Amino acid sequence: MAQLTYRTAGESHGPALIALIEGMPSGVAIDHAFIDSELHRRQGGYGRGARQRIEEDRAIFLSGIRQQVTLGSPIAIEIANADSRIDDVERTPPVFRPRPGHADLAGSIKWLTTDCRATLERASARETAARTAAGAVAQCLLRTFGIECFGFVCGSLATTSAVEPSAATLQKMRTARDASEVYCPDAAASASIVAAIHQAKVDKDTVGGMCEVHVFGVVPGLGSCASSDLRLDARLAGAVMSIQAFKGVEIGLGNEVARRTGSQVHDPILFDPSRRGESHLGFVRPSNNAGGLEGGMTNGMPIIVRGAMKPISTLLRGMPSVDLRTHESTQSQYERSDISAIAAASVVMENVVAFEIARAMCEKFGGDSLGEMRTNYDSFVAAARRMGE
Ligand code: EPS
Repeated sequence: MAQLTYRTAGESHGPALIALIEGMPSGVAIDHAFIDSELHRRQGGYGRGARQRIEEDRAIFLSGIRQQVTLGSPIAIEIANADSRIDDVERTPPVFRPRPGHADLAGSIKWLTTDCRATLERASARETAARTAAGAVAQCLLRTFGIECFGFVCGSLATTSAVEPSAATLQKMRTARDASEVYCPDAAASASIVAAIHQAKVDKDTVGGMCEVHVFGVVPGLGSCASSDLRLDARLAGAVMSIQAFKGVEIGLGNEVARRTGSQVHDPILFDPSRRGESHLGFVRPSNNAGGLEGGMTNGMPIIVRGAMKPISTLLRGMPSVDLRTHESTQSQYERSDISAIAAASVVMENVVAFEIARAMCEKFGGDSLGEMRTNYDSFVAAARRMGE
């Protein structure tokens, strides 16, 4: 049985993007409409560029499913690029003036070419469509275990959202988020982020922001403190940091832990036998500063991950740069782009987090089929509930 992994392939203006998932158990019902709706959400949000009016991203399953149910074989998903023109030099010209903040300069030196297009076609955040599809497939597995992932925008510039999602308010939160032009469930914060993006557009500038993902219904014991590479917090941080333009990741209280004493940080442990049926198995924590992870393992509380996205590096007014052919000072080259992709980033982040949780679920409870995995899961949870009896 292969480990649950995925890879993507595809250039921004190539014929298609591909996601290849391995290690998904057989028997998982694929909610195609949900996967396409995640792709649709990723295309949205205030501040997106003209590309999203050209594309209509949809997941085409090339392998790994039969009658909408996984077979246990590799799952290949294609997302066609309507704006495919990578070999058309007129419409997709070379880029010689690298954009500060983009992969342009580092990639051009790495691959020994003065044409940044050789790098930017793959570095482009268009690739996140394939990651979203892979993560949405992972969510189909997670939902069979009652695990729900909720990603949203929680801030930008001086604005911070005041809402705190919980399992009980999840549906209300989803409705509020989906009503927001920037996927922020706090209406006042949403309006101020929209205004900031509008101002950046006027200024020919760009805006980043903060995204947060909460995962509800995860039992304790996923991940491991036994080896550094098995720590789930590290893996979540790596997954989020790998999203284009992300520069910071926090779990739970995050950086704030350094500014508080132990008694102000650690979540007391209580036990309530009447709540044994919940994901924390009755080990109630009155606060969740740990963000659901202690020792690199889930502790049954909601997982909370935050990610900071930098502003898009393509500025209409340009930034100081050099021409790679002459080394002369110039302004960076403009390519059609977004003013802000923070809303889209929250969808991508939800789905990369979902994939890591699904991977950890498969590691602990995995089997070749969903039925086998379910048996392993049920027997573990029953044994954990009997502990101390
Ligand atoms: C993107 C599509 C791209 C960019 C954006 C993300 O389309 P195009 O380059 O054809 O306008 O809008 O890419 C970047 C932010 C980047 O850094 O390259 C998408 O579908 O998400």
